[in-house]
Amino acid sequence: MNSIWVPIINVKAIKDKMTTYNKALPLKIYGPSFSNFVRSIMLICEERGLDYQTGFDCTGEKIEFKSAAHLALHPYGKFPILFHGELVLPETASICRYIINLVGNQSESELSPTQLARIDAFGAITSIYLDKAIMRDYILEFAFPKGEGGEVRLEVAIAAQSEVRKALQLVNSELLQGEILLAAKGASQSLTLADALIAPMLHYISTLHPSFNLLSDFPAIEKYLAELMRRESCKKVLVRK
Ligand SMILES: N[C@@H](CCC(=O)N[C@@H](CS)C(=O)NCC(=O)O)C(=O)O
Repeated sequence: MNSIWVPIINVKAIKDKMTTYNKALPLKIYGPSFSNFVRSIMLICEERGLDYQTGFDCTGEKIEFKSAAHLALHPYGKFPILFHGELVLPETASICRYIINLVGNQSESELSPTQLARIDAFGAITSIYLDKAIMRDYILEFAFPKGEGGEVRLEVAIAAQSEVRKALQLVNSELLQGEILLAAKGASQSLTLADALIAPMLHYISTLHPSFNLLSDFPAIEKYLAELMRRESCKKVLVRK
């Protein structure tokens, strides 16, 4: 055998071993399974056949939300946080990227650095700006109403709609360009980080009363969501709260 190949084969063997070792450790996701961000991580795990658990007990005892113990793990007291062996990792997009890298992704390995970077950039835009417009300022108004007697503040929801439309317009443009949201291309393609981040948000919009389900103005998004909901991972994770 040509000696040039020896180190390459050894490196591969070590990498394979590390992957197997890490995969044997449970993936514990701090946060409730109704959270859109927790759901993004669940989708990444489901698509790769990985076992995981969700909840507030990731260390053998419950970590109270916003407690000193929680703030020590996430400086802004947010969830999800991933526990994997020694690793404690906050921030959904980074957690998804870690899990994808851990297991290796046939579909993503075929993508160029430019395509991967664009997927990550769209993921960042989704988890920062689209999440605020869709989840924080719109869906949460229905999920946890703050009006008198626990009523939904309809005027607040209506006022939030222009930003939701702007967010959906962005998703629509990405779908028409057809490079980032790969699940739109059919069942054989694994969900990317970008798909996994946007899917729970779109699903939550689709569960609203028809007069608040703004997806009906965006047929390409409705088609994309229907494509997503054909997948076993989405059927399992994207359920009504
Ligand atoms: N940038 C964070 C945001 C996480 C986030 O906003 N999580 C929400 C739940 S889905 C949360 O912790 N909300 C509680 C709060 O803001 O106090 C990420 O991408 O993971």
